[in-house]
Amino acid sequence: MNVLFPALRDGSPAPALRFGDRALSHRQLAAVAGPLADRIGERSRTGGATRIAIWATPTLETAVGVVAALLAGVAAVPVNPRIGERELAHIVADSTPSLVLAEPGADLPGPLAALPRLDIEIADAAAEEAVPGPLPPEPADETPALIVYTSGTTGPPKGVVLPRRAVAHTLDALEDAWQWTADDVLVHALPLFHVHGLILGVLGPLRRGGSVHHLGRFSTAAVARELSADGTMLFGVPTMYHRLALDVGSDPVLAKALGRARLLVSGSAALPLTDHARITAATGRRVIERYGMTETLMNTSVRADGPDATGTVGVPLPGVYVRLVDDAGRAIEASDGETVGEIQVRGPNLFTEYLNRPDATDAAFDGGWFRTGDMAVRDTAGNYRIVGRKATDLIKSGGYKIGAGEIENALLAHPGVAEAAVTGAPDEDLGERIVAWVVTESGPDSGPPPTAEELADHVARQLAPHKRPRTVHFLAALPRNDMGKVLKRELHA
Ligand code: MLC
Ligand code: AMP
Repeated sequence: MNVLFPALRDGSPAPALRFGDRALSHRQLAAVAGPLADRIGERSRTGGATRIAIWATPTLETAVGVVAALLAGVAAVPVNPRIGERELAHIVADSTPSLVLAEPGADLPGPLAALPRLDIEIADAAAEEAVPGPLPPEPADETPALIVYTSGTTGPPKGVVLPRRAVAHTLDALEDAWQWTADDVLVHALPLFHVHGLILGVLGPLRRGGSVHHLGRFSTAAVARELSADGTMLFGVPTMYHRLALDVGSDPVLAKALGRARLLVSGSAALPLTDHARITAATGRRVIERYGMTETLMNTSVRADGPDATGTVGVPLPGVYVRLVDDAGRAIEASDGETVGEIQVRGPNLFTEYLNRPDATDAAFDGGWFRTGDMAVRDTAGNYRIVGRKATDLIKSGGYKIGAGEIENALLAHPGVAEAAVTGAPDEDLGERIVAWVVTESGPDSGPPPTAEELADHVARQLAPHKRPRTVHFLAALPRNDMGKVLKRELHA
């Protein structure tokens, strides 16, 4: 049995979590999360709970709640605190949590408010002399740790079941690739309901016995402040590095702060070479890219101790097997930097299954290999460079994966919309921007046609604000082929 957080069990007095001016050491975290884990355990023994929802605000409470669920051996389903009605209804119906953990006073929306609730109380146990009691026994390695919802091309998001084994493996592989130690202080402002911010950004430092400073909300000024203090590593999505790259040339404090960091890591989408170049020119530092996915956690990374591999996502992490496969399903042997194939991966970093979706789980594998849908080349040094994606109906905006189909369905549920198609368009800041193409309803009962803003608000309310269209085009008809399928390529033309 792999002990997930040795520093918690050892009662280490070293700093562990800091959100704003609130902080906990590993020992204090054990003193808060241990009793909460016991309460979760009691509830799950009486109520048969195997899954609990966590209202995943970017706060100390969320980090404590997730650690408590992991100690209790109950799978945590982190929920975006800005989630819309339709998406929340789906996640609650699909994951059937028996309990919700939330910060005291948080106002929970309908389906979560209807569940039994445990407040994550921190105040008392965070006292200086807090002495942790015994922690529950370590759950088995294959026990589900987290269920993270992720978009597909069609239909509502799927729950990715991540076992403790995958979490432990990926974090240890990153320890090796980045020489990540207990002395590192990680700085970031990522949301805590996805793999990047939660597993890498919170569980990563806890597993190393190091610490994380979460900024609450991203700003270049906050990054400069924390890296000028004791921060040693920065994690961010390309949109964040793009904003840093725009400011760094004219902000010597930011340039100095980025220059003194031990490691700047970008992931969740591709970081354009122009942003790499701007940051390196102003700071003398290179940003390292790593490549992962909710289903696989981390697959490859540029190594901190390796040669410059800017513009690639580096080499496979220890224990992870990566291959490129051509259209006929044959493995590509060439490492010529030119032959493009789909990335497939296998290894202890992989998820177990999509919750309640054996069909989707089957379809995602080619034998033991997981099909990522990402297209890449491999160079002579073994570095992978991602060149595109198989599915045009998946959009990466601000580092969030968003399925065109779920937005189309949400738009069609608006009474003023007769037809809808959604595409991604290149965007300097977000990487890709969501664009909606809409034919409005023109019947006698349909009222005045909706405005672009009204449709964006509608999607934000139904799904989540980051899924709202940033541009809406109104058309008389959508271009379709003889079969009635929308010709998305013709839309941008
Ligand atoms: C705007 N807002 C609305 C709205 N319009 N709210 C409701 N209705 C509307 N119509 C609000 C938003 O909620 C938000 O509120 C504010 O306006 C700005 O919203 P935004 O434009 O979406 O935010 P933006 O500034 O663009 O955010 C950029 C960002 C963000 C980079 C900070 O995209 C982000 O955090 N990305 C991280 C995604 C991530 O973690 N991905 C990892 C996936 S895991 P307010 O109050 O905030 O202003 C993965 C695997 C791997 O991919 O490899 O890592
Ligand atoms: P998600 O499903 O939200 O976990 O997103 C996973 C996807 O993000 C991958 O399939 C890739 O398309 C993309 N991705 C993650 N990291 C990188 C990276 N460093 N470069 C390019 N794309 C990336």
